[in-house]
Amino acid sequence: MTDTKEASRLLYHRLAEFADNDSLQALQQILTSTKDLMSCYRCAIMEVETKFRVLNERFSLVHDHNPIDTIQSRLKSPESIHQKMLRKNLPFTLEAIEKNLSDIAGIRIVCSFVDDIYMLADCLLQQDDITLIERKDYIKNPKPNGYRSLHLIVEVPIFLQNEKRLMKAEVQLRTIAMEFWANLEHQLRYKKDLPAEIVEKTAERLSECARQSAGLDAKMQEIRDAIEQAGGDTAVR
Ligand code: 0O2
Repeated sequence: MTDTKEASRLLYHRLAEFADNDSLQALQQILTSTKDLMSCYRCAIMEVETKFRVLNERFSLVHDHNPIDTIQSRLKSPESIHQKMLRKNLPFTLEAIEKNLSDIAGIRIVCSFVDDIYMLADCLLQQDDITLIERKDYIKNPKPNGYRSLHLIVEVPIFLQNEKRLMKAEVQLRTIAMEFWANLEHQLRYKKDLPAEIVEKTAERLSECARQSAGLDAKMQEIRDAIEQAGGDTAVR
């Protein structure tokens, strides 16, 4: 399968067969600027990921406690960016994308316990190079379908050869149970052409699963709190 670089090279050469020089230059310019912007978002992902890796390392050293189970990152796909811009009725230009979309750089932090989510969010937001743009607490206020996670839209500086740029990134913090539910819900949501009653029943059942997963998180947290109060070691290894 060809990668994005190869695909743009092929596209450029196909266009060169019938487009005039000015149009080709304009296209080349757009491709270069797009690559530049996407590279900056990749750098933002690296910066934020590193911050969480450092926090995990320090907590394991100082408290013998690893708050993070996994870290996943993704750059939003061009199709997904395009769909979101259409949905928001915005022009598909680089300026509009950078100004209006905050989730092109996405970092997901999966924790074992709910308390660790809030502790990590606080630690990140205390750092003096991080600016909080928006906080959506879908743990305290789950979405109507049952979706839970803490979302932080932050601005983080990236340091390039000759400049510093402020980039937006979306950090999603969730427990293993929230991650399990969201992944399955995402898969099931895209099953097409189902009868209406099945769709309705599925939504109800997913919502019930979300309630059960919230109950499980609460119980696990209680168990950990009880062990800690009794002076035990609850480090996740
Ligand atoms: P992907 O594939 O992760 O990129 P806004 O960004 O504020 O204009 P939006 O996008 O509704 O509006 O923001 P919100 O509600 O904070 O959700 C952003 C992301 O959270 C989604 O990204 C999903 O990753 C996740 N999410 C939100 N709601 C749900 C849900 O009901 N189920 C699941 N499984 N995930 C959810 P994208 O862009 O949809 O997709």
